[in-house]
Amino acid sequence: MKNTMTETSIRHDWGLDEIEALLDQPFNDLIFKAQMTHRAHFDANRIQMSSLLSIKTGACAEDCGYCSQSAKNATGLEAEKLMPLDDVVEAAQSAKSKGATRFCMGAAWRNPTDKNLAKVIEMVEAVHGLGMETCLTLGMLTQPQAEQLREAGLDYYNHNLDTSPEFYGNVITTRTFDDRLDTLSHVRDAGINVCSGGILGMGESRRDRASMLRELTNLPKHPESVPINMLVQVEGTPLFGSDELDPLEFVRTIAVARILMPASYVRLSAGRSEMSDEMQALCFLAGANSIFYGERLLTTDNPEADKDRALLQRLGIETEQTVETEVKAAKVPCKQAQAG
Ligand code: SAM
Ligand code: DTB
Ligand code: SF4
Repeated sequence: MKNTMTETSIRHDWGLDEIEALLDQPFNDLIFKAQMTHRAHFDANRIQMSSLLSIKTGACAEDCGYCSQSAKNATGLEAEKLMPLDDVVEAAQSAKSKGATRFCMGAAWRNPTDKNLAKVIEMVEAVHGLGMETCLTLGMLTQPQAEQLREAGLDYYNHNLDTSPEFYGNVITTRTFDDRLDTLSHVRDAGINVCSGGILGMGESRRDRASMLRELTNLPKHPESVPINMLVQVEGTPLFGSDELDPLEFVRTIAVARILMPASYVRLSAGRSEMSDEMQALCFLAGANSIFYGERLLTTDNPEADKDRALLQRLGIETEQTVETEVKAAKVPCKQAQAG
């Protein structure tokens, strides 16, 4: 058998052809490699669960072609102002009682103003006080803003690359791919954990998917969390009516994300409501080890909590109960290295 260390080592120098070759290989070979890699770094029967809350909804100035919340997309979504602190705390408490260990708050902003950031900081402190990990996704951040968030105790910041640099202009025109990289470096430099991934099924090619993954894996440090979203097609957005992506191509991309970023959490993110149980099981087999949990994403549906519990039980998958467990899981020594 080939040396499995090739698949489990942390690299930042992947070539595009090399990544495309991983995606191109026979499905069974790819899933086998991804599962071996996964087991070298994580407990294969344990996943992490985050809950999401939209703290400011709609009327966004950006033109993201997939998004229900852009003011430029006629989706009929009702815009809402920034949520009061008490409502956010209540939602976080409810998510905690249902088993989520991380609470992610999202705002439909191009970037937060300093005035809004001060209000969000109160939310981070309050959710942190409940003993949950905190995550935010607020759009672009300056370096001082990232530092303020770190001081407030923020654990993760989500900012997706969304797609390849080559395909990017087909999806968004109001900010550049490099703007996104700048925000990621501000977050990283402030010492906040990075959550960054993208969306599949927007009409991009396999090479685009490889290129997006290359951007993520060749960052100076791998994102700790890599959300892979399937496009949720929202009526009124430019991407509504896009050709559906082959579900097995989605699974392949998860597997390659796992191989490229072996110690990162790979999150099976948006789009699970439209996925069969069998497809989700394949995603877990391919190395996904995190999900959004709770019946709502930001503006679209997610599977009911009961349905997810039933699926995880059928698969014998446990959930990480405490933040401490998560840190330990990430530090499990490389079993292949020990064995070999
Ligand atoms: N406004 C902030 C931003 O764009 O960075 C934060 C919220 S935004 C909704 C967070 C991410 O959700 C996007 O970058 C995108 O990857 C994902 N997303 C949004 N709408 C989606 C959809 N319809 N299907 C799949 N993913 C989506
Ligand atoms: C991510 O990658 N996916 C989440 C989270 N980060 C913020 C958002 C998914 C949004 C799906 C569409 C919606 O509900 O509006
Ligand atoms: Fe606005 Fe974020 Fe939606 Fe883009 S993805 S339109 S920035 S809320």
